[in-house]
Amino acid sequence: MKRVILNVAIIATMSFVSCKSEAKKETQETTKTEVTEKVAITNASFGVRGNCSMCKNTIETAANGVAGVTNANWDVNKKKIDVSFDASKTDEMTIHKAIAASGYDTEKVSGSEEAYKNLPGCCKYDHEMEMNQSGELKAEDHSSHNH
Ligand SMILES: [Cu+2]
Repeated sequence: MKRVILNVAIIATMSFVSCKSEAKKETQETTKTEVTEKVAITNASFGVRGNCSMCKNTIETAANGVAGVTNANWDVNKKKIDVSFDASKTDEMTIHKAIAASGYDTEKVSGSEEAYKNLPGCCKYDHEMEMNQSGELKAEDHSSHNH
């Protein structure tokens, strides 16, 4: 009985030690990444009109197609995109223009009419749509178009 308890204690100690060292390693790596991002990466958010997950794909592909963009995430409910980019390679206006070229209105640049005409029917968003919404109108949004 005593031996069993001892074994459990040894196993517990070993796993504690290995967890501890792994945790330490992760912390160091995370810190390194954060420092790199602080130096080089700029984050921006702005309104972009669109309807659905296909719009999301088109908008994000357009933003990611700009050299220097490291991350793009468009929120279908908020009608808003979060982008991260290397400010030494590009700027926010270039991303606005790239998204507009794909057919989508941004806060600063109207979407290309030619590209808009070629969008699938479900993606032909309302040009009067409010951008930068709170994101709490999901149910209403769905009733306004057919999937
Ligand atoms: Cu769409």
